[in-house]
Amino acid sequence: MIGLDKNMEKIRSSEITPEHVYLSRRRLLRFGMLGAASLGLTACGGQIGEMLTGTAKEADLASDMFSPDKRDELGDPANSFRVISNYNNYYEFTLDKEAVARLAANFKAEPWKVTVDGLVRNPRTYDLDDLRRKFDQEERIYRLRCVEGWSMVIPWLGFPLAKLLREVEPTSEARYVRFVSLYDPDQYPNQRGLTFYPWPYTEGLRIDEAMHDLTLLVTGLYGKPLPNSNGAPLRLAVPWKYGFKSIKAIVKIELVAEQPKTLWNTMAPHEYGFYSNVNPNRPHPRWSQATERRIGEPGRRPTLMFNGYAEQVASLYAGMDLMANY
Ligand SMILES: Nc1nc2c(c(=O)[nH]1)N[C@H]1C(S)=C(S)[C@@H](COP(=O)(O)O)O[C@H]1N2
Ligand SMILES: [Mo]
Repeated sequence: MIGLDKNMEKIRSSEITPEHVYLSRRRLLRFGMLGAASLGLTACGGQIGEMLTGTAKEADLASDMFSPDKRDELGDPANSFRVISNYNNYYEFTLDKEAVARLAANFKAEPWKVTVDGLVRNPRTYDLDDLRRKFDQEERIYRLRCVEGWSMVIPWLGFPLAKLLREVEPTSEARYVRFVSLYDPDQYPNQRGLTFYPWPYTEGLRIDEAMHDLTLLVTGLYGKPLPNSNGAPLRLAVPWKYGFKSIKAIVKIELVAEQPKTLWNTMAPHEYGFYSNVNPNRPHPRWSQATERRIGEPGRRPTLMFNGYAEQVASLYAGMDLMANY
């Protein structure tokens, strides 16, 4: 295909098929979607290939999959630009992770405006250059752990969301932050095709989570503007939560009083909670979360509580039952 899978270990079928949402046969019928196996929506599918076996090719693989000159604070190398921008979840385009880059190639990421409003004293609309000029862009090397069980290390470029929120001055009633992705069926085939998804993609954070220094508004990676496949021109990175909280192509940030609805929580509330903190002790209803596959690495590695950021974020959840509040 795009050559990535030539060297990348084959993707396990469990990551191709169950995906984020399991649609029952009845539901598929209701939406006239039987035959949707081709869309990757069924819970069990064909064998898409085996895991890379042995380590004979590890040296060759590594240079292609990793950039060892950039490492996270645990010492693990960042994945290569090519891997990061060619293996993506971006359901507005496709459910096929290796097809996103091609389908997103002509996405119009500029001009772009993002509105920050709701329970704030200074509602504002920014264009991307405003944001780049106003806020120093810093590199943050974060782990991204998808709820499906794979992970990467990504050198993001961006700035803390807290800086933007301070500028608009949330009122004392603001308790949550709601994020909205672009709605544009002319550019996003699945906003027409997958009509039972509650588009646009939405996400949310509690305001103290949003104000946490780790929570990054991302404008780039590897020091370059964000590739379309990674959510250009503006996306979130919340590294201690499952990847789906890190919403792409943000057009609106709204301060609200009540816990906002989110796309995944609306689609499958028993599977995707509002918090969705990475937690190896709490299995997804359809698979374990105890381990993960680092893209480019053979085998699996243990998943860390809060994705390895417990020291920084555990206090946000003091006294909260993390099994009940998932
Ligand atoms: N708008 C939008 N944001 C999204 C998604 C999506 O489908 N649409 N997928 C999420 C999921 S499931 C993951 S794992 C990450 C993937 O980010 P990446 O492709 O940059 O690795 O983006 C998240 N943000
Ligand atoms: Mo994900």
